[in-house]
Amino acid sequence: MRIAAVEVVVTCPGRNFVTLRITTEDGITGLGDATLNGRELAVEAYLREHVVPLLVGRDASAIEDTWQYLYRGAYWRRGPVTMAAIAAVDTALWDIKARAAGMPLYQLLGGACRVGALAYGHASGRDLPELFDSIRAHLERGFRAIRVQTGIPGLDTVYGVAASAAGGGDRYDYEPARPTALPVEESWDTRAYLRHVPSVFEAVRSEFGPALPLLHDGHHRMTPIEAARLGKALEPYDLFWLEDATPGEDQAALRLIRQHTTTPLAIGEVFNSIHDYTTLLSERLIDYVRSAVTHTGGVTALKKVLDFAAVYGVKSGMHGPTDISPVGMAAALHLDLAVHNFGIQEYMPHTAETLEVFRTSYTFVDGLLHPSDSPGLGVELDVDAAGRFPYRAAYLPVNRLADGTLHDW
Ligand code: EZ4
Ligand code: CO
Repeated sequence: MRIAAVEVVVTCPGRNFVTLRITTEDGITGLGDATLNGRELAVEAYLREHVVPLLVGRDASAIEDTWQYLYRGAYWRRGPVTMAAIAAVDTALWDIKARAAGMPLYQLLGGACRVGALAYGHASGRDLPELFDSIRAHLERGFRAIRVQTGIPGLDTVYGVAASAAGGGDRYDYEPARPTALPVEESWDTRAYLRHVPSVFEAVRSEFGPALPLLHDGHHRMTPIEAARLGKALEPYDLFWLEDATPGEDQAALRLIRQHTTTPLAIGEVFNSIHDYTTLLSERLIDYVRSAVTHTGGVTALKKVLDFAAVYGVKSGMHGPTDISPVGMAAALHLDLAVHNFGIQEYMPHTAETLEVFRTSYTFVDGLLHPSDSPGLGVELDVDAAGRFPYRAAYLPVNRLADGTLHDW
């Protein structure tokens, strides 16, 4: 089964996506997601210029060998651009193998360990009444686990806070990447954040009771000692996890946080390699692996990370924002079903425009996602529809402190 054609499709149905489509000589197609939010065209060029010419004529069934060929063969290893490109190839080849077998991908990964993947949605509000409305809307929609992000007195815009309260329906109006000439500048104050957040969780617990799993994303903004303090302050509210408490590249920071708090910790959405996790896993410094298939070298590589995590009792909690395309989302769901150490899956529903381009078959019922039993990933790309939504440059915001100092966003 030789690879006959490889195309890179860039489209912007509301937001940008980069998709790789591989076609074999016998006409089977496979899809892979290579979307890197705010740096999309770097991955497109990497694929088009340096990967596509290597793939045509290769054996489409040799997935591991192709992974190693692209990873070791480039000499220059790792990095978000390279690993998103490799992820797209790997995912497309898994899609092809599963379609050729006439099976959903999760069957090739060992079969289902569960009936569906517990998903969490993003509730948010500028103040408590808005936040409570948003949580109620998510519960009505069927979510059984909820991420809570909130406005902070004194700050105009805060990461993760949607402009309208509902947010849990077919659309989700918090989109951090904006099509402006320069990145939007937001302001940040960690002391104001630390003063406010525990009171929000206290209010949410007293309104919604002790059972509902609640999550929170610190989005890389704290120092280790600030994160330790927040983790400790949130212990009474029994969080499912505190995510990205500190910037991800500093694995040793988690040692300090871990010494001070029993709040479960999740990290890894910006990681791209198993080597980003060696200290975190072998020293049991985290509880959940946040990597996405799209950003960690594909199904092959993320399965290895999760198997390594299982040795240390660490579970999956894959990244699932709207900048992971429906192709990347479907790949995640197949792994979610197949790995024993599944924890939870992030789920931000895509817009109707996005779903016009990517025809999905995955389902969300009673709080659980299922990839469906369609052969392969279960997603079809409508190339004509994709062509109606040309690329638009967009950037993620940057953060500045009151004195102008650039801070982690
Ligand atoms: O900011 O995907 O947990 N989810 C997140 C996301 C990220 C975006 C960046 O592209 O942190 O909202
Ligand atoms: Co996050």
